[in-house]
Parts: sequence; C-alpha cells; structure tokens
Amino acid sequence: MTAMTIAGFDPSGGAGILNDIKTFSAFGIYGTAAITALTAQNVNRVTGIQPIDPNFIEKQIDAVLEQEKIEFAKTGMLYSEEIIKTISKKVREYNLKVVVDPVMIAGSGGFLSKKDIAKSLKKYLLPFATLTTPNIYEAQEISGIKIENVEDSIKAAEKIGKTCNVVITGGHLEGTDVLYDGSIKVIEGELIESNDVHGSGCSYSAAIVASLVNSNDLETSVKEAGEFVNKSIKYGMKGTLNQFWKFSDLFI
Ligand code: PXL
Repeated sequence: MTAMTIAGFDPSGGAGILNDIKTFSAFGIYGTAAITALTAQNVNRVTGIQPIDPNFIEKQIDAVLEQEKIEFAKTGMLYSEEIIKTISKKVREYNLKVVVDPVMIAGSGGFLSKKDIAKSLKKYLLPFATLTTPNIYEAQEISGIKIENVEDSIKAAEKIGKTCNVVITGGHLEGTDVLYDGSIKVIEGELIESNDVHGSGCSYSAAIVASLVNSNDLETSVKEAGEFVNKSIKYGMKGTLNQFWKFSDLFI
C-alpha cells in the first residue's frame, strides 16, 4: 500500500512533502516522494525557493517506479511550467492516478509558483488528473470565475469539471466543499477557527490519495479527507498527525 507525493520541501515540517508523508502514515500508507523544489520558510514567511532541475525530478520518479508499482500520487508545489510539463509526461508514462493540489501561494502569503501557473496546470496537467483540490483563490485563477459564495463555487466547479474532477475546498466558505465528479455535490462542513492551518491543503490532498489507495471511491475519499483535516485543525496539526498513527501502536 504505497503512494507517491511529487511536491516541494518545507523545512518547517508543516507543509509540502514532509506533511504528505506524515499524512500517508496516518492512514497506514507507505509514502514515497519526489521533490520538485526546496523552500526556506516557516509559518510566517517564505525566504527562499530553489527549484529542482526537471531532469533530476524525472530521475527521482523513475527510481521509485522502477522498484515498485504505484497507482496513486499527488502533486503539490510545482513552481514552473517546465516542471508541470515534466510531471505531465511522467503521469502519462506511468499511468499515475494523480490528485493535483494546485499550490500557488503559501499560507503566509509567500509565492510558491511563478505567475501564470494556473494556465500551465490547465493546459498540461489537469487534463490527465483524477481530481484537483483548489481552495477558492486557486479555483478563481483556474476558472476565471470570482468566488464569493457557494453558488459561485458551484459555477467554478462545473467549469473546471469540464477538464477534470474537482473539489473546491471551503475553508473560505464556512467549510462548505463543492465536489464535481460528473455531478455537483455540496459537502457541508464545520469551520474551525484556528491560526494553525499551515499545510492543511497538503494534508487534504494527501489524505484523499491515502483514502483512494485504501480502495475508497472518490466521494468517500474526499469526505474522509475533510474529516481528517478538520480533526487535525481542531486538535492541532502537529498533535493529530501523530495521534492518528503511533509507532508504539504496532506493538499493542
Ligand atoms: O500548502 C501549500 C504548500 C505546498 N507546498 C509547500 C509549501 C506550502 C505552504 O507553505 O510550503 C512546499
């Protein structure tokens, strides 16, 4: 039961591949990772970005897939059109079912992508994706529709849905997620006030992948991931990721 994350490295451990691996573990899934970019950051600011050479990203993916078959993967920070094209090629080469988290800006407001990334995602990666998981700002960039309420979110989901399945997360819409997987499903959620949400988008897309690996369908996976992230925020991201799966549990 293995999954892969293709994403950026956040040394604070809150987001990016470190978060994804912790989330996979919380679901009992073994995580593998290909790093697309190094970042220097903490919860307050991004102080540096070092994108990885696309040829070296390919090498990482090839090395992992040479060893074992992986069905499901997620992408996070991809940074540039060049990297997006490379990932698109690999997704097709290995028939990966990929959940695309269209990361654009860090929670702190720092940029994690070049501008026009939405256009590149739409053109090169979303047509091959199993699902994309934008928040309302990312969904606005992808769809060109301004989102101020759930009605707008539904319109944007229908538009993005012409390219691939989508769930627009409701962190900015009182917790209401809008899923389009052939038809619209409005998933009411509870909004938990917190300043500790750094990495919650990463956890969400990784949890969807983990739930898919655990043989759940898309709608169930989306709901399970929503509950996981809610609990993580409620009890503190750090606390919960550890609480779900403890090494010591193996020996009970
Ligand atoms: O949550 C978005 C995100 C994705 N990837 C990396 C990040 C962040 C947010 O800070 O640092 C590497």
